[in-house]
Amino acid sequence: MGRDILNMNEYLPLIKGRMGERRYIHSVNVSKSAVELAKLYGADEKKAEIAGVLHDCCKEIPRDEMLQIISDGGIILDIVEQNSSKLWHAIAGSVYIRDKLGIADEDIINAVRYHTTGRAGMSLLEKVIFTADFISAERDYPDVDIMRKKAFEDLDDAMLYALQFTLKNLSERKLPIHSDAVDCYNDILINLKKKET
Ligand code: DGI
Ligand code: FE
Ligand code: FE
Repeated sequence: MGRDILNMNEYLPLIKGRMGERRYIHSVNVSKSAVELAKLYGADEKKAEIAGVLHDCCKEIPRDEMLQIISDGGIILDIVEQNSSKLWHAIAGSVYIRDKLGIADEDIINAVRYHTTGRAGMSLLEKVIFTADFISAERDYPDVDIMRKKAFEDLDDAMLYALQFTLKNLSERKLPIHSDAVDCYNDILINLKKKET
């Protein structure tokens, strides 16, 4: 880990000033869940802690600021991304931590960028952050206990469960589904089937 990574007690006040109380609690909880999962599956605990606390760092800034950060970062949104404003905070967050916070670690940057959609070929850290976001302590949805159980038994199985929920929910709401989410679903599914045989 290089000098580009600050201490947690520097990131906490930083994100606290960028979001409301609920989102701050969520961020801290995701960070804690990410460390637990990292311990269990052998990911880098420090990176999990940092990526977890920063993953939603751009969730509550105005939309035009999200778009500005994205374009300043040299990223051109595809047609689905242009029509899915919920995806912007993850992309903007990855640019923000790289260009404004000076985080150079590609794995942390990707864990933030793909925490909402997932993608094919995710690293262990990316999967840890994606899953931690679904099981953080304040989360309360009907299947959260099943999701938590799966998360601590088989990370890919938990990811599949989360993706099933998200993809079903998006199509029911007639919202665009990003190809990264579909690619992630297929990738996880095919790898799980391989593990079974
Ligand atoms: O930021 P959080 O609320 O903690 O969680 P998140 O980053 O997973 O965001 C969840 C939202 O993102 C939820 O409203 C569904 C939406 N989302 C996830 N994948 C896709 C998506 N929206 C669209 N349009 N397309 C996707 O593929
Ligand atoms: Fe998010
Ligand atoms: Fe989140």
